[in-house]
Amino acid sequence: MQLTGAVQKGPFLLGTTVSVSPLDASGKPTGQVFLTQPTTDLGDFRVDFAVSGLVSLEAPDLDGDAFRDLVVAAESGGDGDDGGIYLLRGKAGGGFTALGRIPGVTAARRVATGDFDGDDVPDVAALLGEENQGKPIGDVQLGIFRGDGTGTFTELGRFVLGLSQDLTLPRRLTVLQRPRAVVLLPVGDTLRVFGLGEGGKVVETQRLRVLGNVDDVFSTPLTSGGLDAFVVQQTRTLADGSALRGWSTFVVK
Ligand SMILES: [Ca+2]
Ligand SMILES: [Ca+2]
Repeated sequence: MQLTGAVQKGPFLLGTTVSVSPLDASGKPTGQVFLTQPTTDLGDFRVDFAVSGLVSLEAPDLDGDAFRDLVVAAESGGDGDDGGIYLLRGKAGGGFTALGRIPGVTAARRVATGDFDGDDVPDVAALLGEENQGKPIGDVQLGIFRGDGTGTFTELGRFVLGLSQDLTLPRRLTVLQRPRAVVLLPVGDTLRVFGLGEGGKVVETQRLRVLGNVDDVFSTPLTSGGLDAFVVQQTRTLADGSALRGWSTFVVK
C-alpha cells in the first residue's frame, strides 16, 4: 500500500518529520502512526507500507524495547519494485514506523526469525527466489541475516537449495531455537536442516527422510528441558492410490 499527499503549512524543508495517523469510522485516531519525511521542499510526502504481495510475516522484538516489531516478506513493495524483506518498528499503543528493508534482498518468499549466532538478538532467515503457483523458478536460496539489536541487518550467508521445479515450495520456514537456531525446510520426502557453520556460513547440517511427502513442520520449545520439539506432518500414497496422512514427532538433542 502506498499513501501520498502534501502537508499544507510550511515551510517544510527536507528532513522535517510528517506523522500520518489512520482514523476510524468516527474520525478518532486508531493509535497507529506512520512516520515519514517530505520528499520535496514543497511538503510532498509518501508512506510506503509493504502489504502488496505480502507472503510471510513474523513479529519478534528486534531491538529489545519490549514492543514487537514486524518482519515482512513481500513480493512487491509498490512502485513495481522487486519486493524484499521490510521491517517495521512497533510502538507503544500498537502503531508501527517503517524501519526500511534488509539491503540486497529481493523476491522474498518466506521469513522466520531466530538467534542463529547466539548473541540473544533475533536474526532473520528467508527463502529467496521466484516461484510460480508454488513451484520454484530458477535458484531458490536460503539466506540468514544478522540483527544488530537496532533493527539493522547484515547478510551472514546464503545457501543455494537446488530445488527441483516439480516440487512445491514449503508453506513456511520453521526455526528451532534451541539448543541452537536451525531452519527446518520440508522438501518432498526430505526434511533439510540448515544452520550457521564455520565462519558464519550457512550450511546444511542434516537430512531426515520420511515415508511419503513432508507436508508441513510445526515446532515448539520444551521449556523444562531447554530443547525444541517438532512435528512433521506427512502424506503417504498407498498402492491402491489412497493417501495416508500421519505425524512424526522429534525432539532435538
Ligand atoms: Ca521492538
Ligand atoms: Ca543473533
